[in-house]
Amino acid sequence: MSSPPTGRTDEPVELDAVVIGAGFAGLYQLFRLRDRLGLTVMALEAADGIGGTWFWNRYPGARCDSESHVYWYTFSLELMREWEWSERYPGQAEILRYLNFVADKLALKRDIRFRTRVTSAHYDEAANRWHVRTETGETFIAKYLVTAVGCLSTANVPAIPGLEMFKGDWYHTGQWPHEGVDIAGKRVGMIGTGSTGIQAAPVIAAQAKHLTVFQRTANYSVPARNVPLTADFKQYVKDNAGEIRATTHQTYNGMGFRVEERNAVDTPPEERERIYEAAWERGGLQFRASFEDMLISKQANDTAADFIKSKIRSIVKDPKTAAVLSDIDHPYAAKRPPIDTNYFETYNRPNVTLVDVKAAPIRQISETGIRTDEAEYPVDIIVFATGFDAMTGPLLRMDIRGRGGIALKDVWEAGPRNYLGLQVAGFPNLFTITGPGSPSVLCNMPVAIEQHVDWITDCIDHMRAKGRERIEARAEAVEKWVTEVNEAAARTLLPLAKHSWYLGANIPGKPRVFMPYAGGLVRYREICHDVVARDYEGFALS
Ligand code: NA7
Repeated sequence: MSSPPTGRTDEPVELDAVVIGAGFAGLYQLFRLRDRLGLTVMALEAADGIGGTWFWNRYPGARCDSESHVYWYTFSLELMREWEWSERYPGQAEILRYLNFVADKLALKRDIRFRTRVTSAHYDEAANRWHVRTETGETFIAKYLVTAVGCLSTANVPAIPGLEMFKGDWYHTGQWPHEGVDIAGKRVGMIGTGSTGIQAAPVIAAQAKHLTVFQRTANYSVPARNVPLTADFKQYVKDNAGEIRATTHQTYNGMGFRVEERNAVDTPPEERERIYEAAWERGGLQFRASFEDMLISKQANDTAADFIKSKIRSIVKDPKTAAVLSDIDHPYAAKRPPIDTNYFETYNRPNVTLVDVKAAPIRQISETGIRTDEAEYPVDIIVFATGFDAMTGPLLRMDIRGRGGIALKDVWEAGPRNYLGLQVAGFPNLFTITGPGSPSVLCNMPVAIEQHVDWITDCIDHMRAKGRERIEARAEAVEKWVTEVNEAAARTLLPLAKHSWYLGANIPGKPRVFMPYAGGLVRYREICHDVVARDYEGFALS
């Protein structure tokens, strides 16, 4: 089939499929549907470039927490051998270069419509078509609609009274200006100590006159130990591309390391300490793979938590600051565990102050600073490292309506309800890549994305081969899957972190539901495979 027209037009554009988003997920989905199935497809992208998360998140220190040799597409060994990463963890700019390399190599950009934010997608039942409308006033009509909108793409700027009065500049880390921000000599106030704040603080502190960090929930962090990759390692990656791919498909969370088959509770304390010490020195997310029972047993988790808290107290020289940083209220890794480069060390700098806003909450932003219950902190720049309306946010900010005009926001009023994180009952031919209810954010994202894209592509291929026009999740299958997602979370310590975006707890008024599937990518992959083997069990095809 020929490529669809790409010029802007008032006439509706008819296609086989529309993909929303051109990040890791959208690019790969576009490629698969266009080049493997031969469909007419267009990806609609709000930004004026590809990259999704990596297009927007340009804050100081923005870097991936997955190691570079597993943070990429693995569908093509040729691509894996052709690209060379420069550091153990890829930085934002390098990831964006990588995605552009892939998009150019596969000639994807000609089928991406940039600066095109989707505002609504309505299903026309009689015609079995999705009508997708954009902020630019265009309409795209397609049989299949695939959302590739990312899990962390709706910035959360908390509604703190007075922000509009602030005379300085303020930025959310996820919408950082492309030209950068001149921080040198400025007093910066940064709110938030999640993965982002923990990455940004050391880099901002090195440039700013003063950095004041406003911490609500104290957080764990383990050193990343980022280093340039050696020529030997780069060669190793080229020589072992197939094996690296296979490993990421076999591990619980799509990482390149396996969880050790031993329990913290059965390991003698000195031996355990030695294991944690080695993991701390090696650095990275692998720390949480030190013991199998770490995310299952509170007693086991306490051993890791105590180890990290004692590290914080030994690094941070001021005992009061150390106490506030190590007063952590949740199990280790029950919230997304950050990794860092000199985060806790940053508090030893004379130009850095920590403010405990759990003890004295932020009340207001004034013309000149941030006011808590206890004091006012004058700042020139406010950095909101306050995260995202995760997982459901990017979907619900579009007006998506299925059969009979039913709105997704109503169906999900009490939390996301879908089947396999892939399809919502009442919304035929709509697929949600790494939607809530799938392993997604608990994994190395590109691996989770590839699995979903391959599944969706195979599904559409199957429908075409069988002459089926519609696929839709059955209500009973949704019911069972929601239970399965809840039970999988309940088998872990994950729900114990009460202030976690996994639970939607960071957004006032958002339902508290544990959103990602915690049963692991291997198990999830098997479930998806079995569903297909049983002739798309749980789906109605017509
Ligand atoms: P996170 O992990 O959601 O962190 C946001 C931080 O901002 C966290 O410390 C929040 O405290 C804090 N926050 C949010 N709202 C407020 C208000 N109103 N007052 C004070 N502090 C606030 O977002 P990140 O961007 O760091 O990371 C997101 C993911 O991106 C990350 O996990 C990786 O997967 C990549 P809280 O904990 O809610 O008390």
